[in-house]
Amino acid sequence: MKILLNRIAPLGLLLVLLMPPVSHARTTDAEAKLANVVILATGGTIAGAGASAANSATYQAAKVPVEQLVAGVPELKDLANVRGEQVFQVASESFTNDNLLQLARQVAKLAKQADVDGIVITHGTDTLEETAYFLNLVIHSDKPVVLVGSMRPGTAMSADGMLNLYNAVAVARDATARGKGVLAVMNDEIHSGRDVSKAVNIRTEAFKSPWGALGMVVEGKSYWFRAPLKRHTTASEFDIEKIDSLPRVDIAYGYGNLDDTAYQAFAKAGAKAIIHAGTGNGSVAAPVVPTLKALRADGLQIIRSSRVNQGGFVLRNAEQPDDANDWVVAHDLNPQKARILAMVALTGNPDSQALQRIFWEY
Ligand code: DAS
Repeated sequence: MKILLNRIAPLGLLLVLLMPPVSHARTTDAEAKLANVVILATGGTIAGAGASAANSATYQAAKVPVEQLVAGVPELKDLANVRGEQVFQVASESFTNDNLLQLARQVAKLAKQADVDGIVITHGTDTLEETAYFLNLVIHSDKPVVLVGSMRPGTAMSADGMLNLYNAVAVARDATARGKGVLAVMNDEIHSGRDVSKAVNIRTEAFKSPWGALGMVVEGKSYWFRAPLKRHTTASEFDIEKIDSLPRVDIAYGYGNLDDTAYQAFAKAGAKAIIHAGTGNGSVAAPVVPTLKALRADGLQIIRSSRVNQGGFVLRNAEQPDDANDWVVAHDLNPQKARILAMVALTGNPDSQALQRIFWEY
């Protein structure tokens, strides 16, 4: 055996030396025709790693670098010319307003570049819906911006990250995805960044939109069934290039035996608005009403959302006299989405009538 190897090795070496050099310097015609997609990596489970293939829910998020994510799906190069940038490496439950601002500025800068046709953002699933909505409000470009995550780490059996990433690049490189606002691609579905939220905490079919997905992506092709009607991206009055910081907005959850402790604490901490995640149709427990009226009189905006959120919306002046109290309703936005819109809206210092208009339109 050893003699055989000794004879083959020099021949193999000779063959390698005789092979024509594969040049990566020149763009092939095929590459020239492919769209250019940039993958901005921020962390999350899609970059996670577990101790064994059986660990589909027990793992460490935000471990794998973007180069490894891209290398793990070689088929991406059949879809687009892809390059990766590591923006953060964090679990998304720890995202801060500064993370949102930094990421949005990087997206806006890339979207202006003629050599960028689409952007994919790999992101933790916990707050993916918040980042997606924020970008939907402040990025002035109609180029596809697609958020993607995974519910299982790449080390797990039946990991979902590879196909989710492939699908996200397939949508981001697709001209039919232009002008549809910021999107989220998970589990073969294409969702509006405005509508989508994480509805299940450990299944791959985790992301839902109360009014339905916009479409599906199958074997690299996007199939559309709806388009967003609410204002977004190029139709938005908000622009990341005009936003230096975001005001503090907090969420207080409604439940039985409620008192005003949380609302008072948030006001003391400097909140400019409080999202009331009310029971039912955004109801406010009687002991809390006087405090919310007083906080409104002190200049805080009070925005009624609901802890119930799958296909309904908070009706103005139904459970509470919003006109008389000068309060705002979040319409169909869940509390975490309402917080994002309130933060962005308050950068323009609107009165409550203007703020309510913004909640109707976005
Ligand atoms: N901790 C979660 C996050 O980073 C992991 C995930 O599901 O992506 O959002």
